[in-house]
Amino acid sequence: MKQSQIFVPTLRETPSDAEVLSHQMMLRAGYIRQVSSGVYSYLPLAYRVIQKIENIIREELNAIGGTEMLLPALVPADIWKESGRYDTYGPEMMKLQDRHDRDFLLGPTHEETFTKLIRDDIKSYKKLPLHLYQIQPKYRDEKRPRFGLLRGREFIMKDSYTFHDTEVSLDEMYSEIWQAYNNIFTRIGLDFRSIIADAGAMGGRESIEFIAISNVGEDTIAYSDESGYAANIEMATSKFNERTNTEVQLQKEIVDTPETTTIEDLSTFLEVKPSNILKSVLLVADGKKPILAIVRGDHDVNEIKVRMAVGAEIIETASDAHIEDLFGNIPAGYVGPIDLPEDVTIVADLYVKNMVNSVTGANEVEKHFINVNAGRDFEPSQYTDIRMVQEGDVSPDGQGTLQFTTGIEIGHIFKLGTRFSEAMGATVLGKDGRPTPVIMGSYGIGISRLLSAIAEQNADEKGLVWPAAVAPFDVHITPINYNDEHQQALADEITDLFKAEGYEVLIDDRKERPGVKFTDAELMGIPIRVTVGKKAEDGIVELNIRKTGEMVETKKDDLINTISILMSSQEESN
Ligand code: 9G3
Repeated sequence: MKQSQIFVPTLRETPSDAEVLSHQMMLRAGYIRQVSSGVYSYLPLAYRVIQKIENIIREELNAIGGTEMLLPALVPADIWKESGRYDTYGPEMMKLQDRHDRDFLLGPTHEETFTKLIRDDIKSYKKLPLHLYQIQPKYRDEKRPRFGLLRGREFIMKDSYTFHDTEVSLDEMYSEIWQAYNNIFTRIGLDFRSIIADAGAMGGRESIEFIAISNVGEDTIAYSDESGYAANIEMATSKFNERTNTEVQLQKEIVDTPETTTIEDLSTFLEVKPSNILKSVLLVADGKKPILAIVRGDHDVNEIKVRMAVGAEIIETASDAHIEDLFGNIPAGYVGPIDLPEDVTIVADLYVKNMVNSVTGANEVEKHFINVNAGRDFEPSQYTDIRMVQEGDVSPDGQGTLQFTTGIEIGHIFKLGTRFSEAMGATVLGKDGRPTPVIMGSYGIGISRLLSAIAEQNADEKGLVWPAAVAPFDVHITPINYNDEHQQALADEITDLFKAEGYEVLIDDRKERPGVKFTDAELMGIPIRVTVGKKAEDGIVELNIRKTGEMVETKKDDLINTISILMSSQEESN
């Protein structure tokens, strides 16, 4: 391909509104342009990378029996009303009306559309299991689109849906797809982890996230420094050892504690350690049920774990008004579990079990109780893990301690069960001849987000650097002067040599100064560059490896096998 013909508008300066490396370099290297907030054009080089990624995905999913198809992005609202999700996502859902004023939406995901398809056309378990997938733009009206393709309002997703008549069949296909995702991200050359994740409102069952390690990621992962344990911070647990209490339980007393609205103030004032204070946090489940979550004073409440402990779909921090309703006008720091209004459910963290003669709010302004003992002075409805893990906690498998890192969510797979098929009446005649709801799984990969994740992990201060498997071209040929007959002859000859070997070649045939060609080449990030210059007459060229900056002079005849050695060594280093 001739560079004078393709459209790669490189920039000399970094646009001021681009905050992270991948966003800066994809703009400067002429890969993307913003059309509106969170909505981008994929220019030719970006689109070539996207197609490389898509083809790796297709190879891996087709190899395990996946079938590609394409559903509309323009979806009628009524199937989302059937599933009950039409109003769940609020302003994030892109809604519109057609000319007859009928409600439509731009699909943010396609559980409903696929479930309807199966409901209408699959009647017997004999037709199952099925693994159907599509690659399609998705629409989510993010409140804060940012970091270029990392969090957009229109983005390209591969979404798969599987349909089963038994849980065993779902488990089998789920693990096959899990393996396929590992193959895909390994082939792309990403540094990634697969971690236990929160299934959110997706039916609250098992789900696994794939995370590309990156310091710009929005996901925090807790992982063991000795075993394979890794989980999203929201789901991460640690090893808890229950201790039998030997200390004598003292008589509860109320004390004056002026101006002690924080754990630190209280700890200083009463001269007790934070680990001997019971921290009470009022939450609201599903918009109505008050929950008092209690953890040790030096721990934090994990609201996702509380949500799962009480089986709610939505959990929120109680508003001040709600606190006032239940406890009168007292600051949150004086809230405690003793003598509560009866409809408040107390959920206590496991570590509360090991606490004796603790301090807690007295539900009165400037008053606390001391020598409080759970089980004697208040009765939690349950003791369960509801704390945020901390670095240094013992891994739940007892091997090593937990460390934190951040990453970019690039994939997420869910066991949905019958959450959608029951809501929408998608049943098949089972082996027993009775109608049973189809069991489902759904599996996503953020394809456009992958561009940013790969760029974050590989780019440098000179520009983008693409792993060979997804690079827009394999080789970039930069003749210093394409008008010089020797240089043009050699450049064209090399181009044909590479093409004959199946390499995809981009040749910079523009009438630009060498410096411009080199700067652009470094921005674009094609893994191997061949410079044709003064020594063209002797058939000698200069080979540059973009990732390492290595440069080696090579005779034309040695070029192909030098490159294949370099490419294979690059594959290994990934
Ligand atoms: C919506 C809106 C935003 C959403 C969803 C629905 C996230 C929604 C979760 C999923 C689950 C899986 C198939 C591929 C893998 C992920 N944001 N999710 O359901 F209406 Cl506005 O998308 N779907």
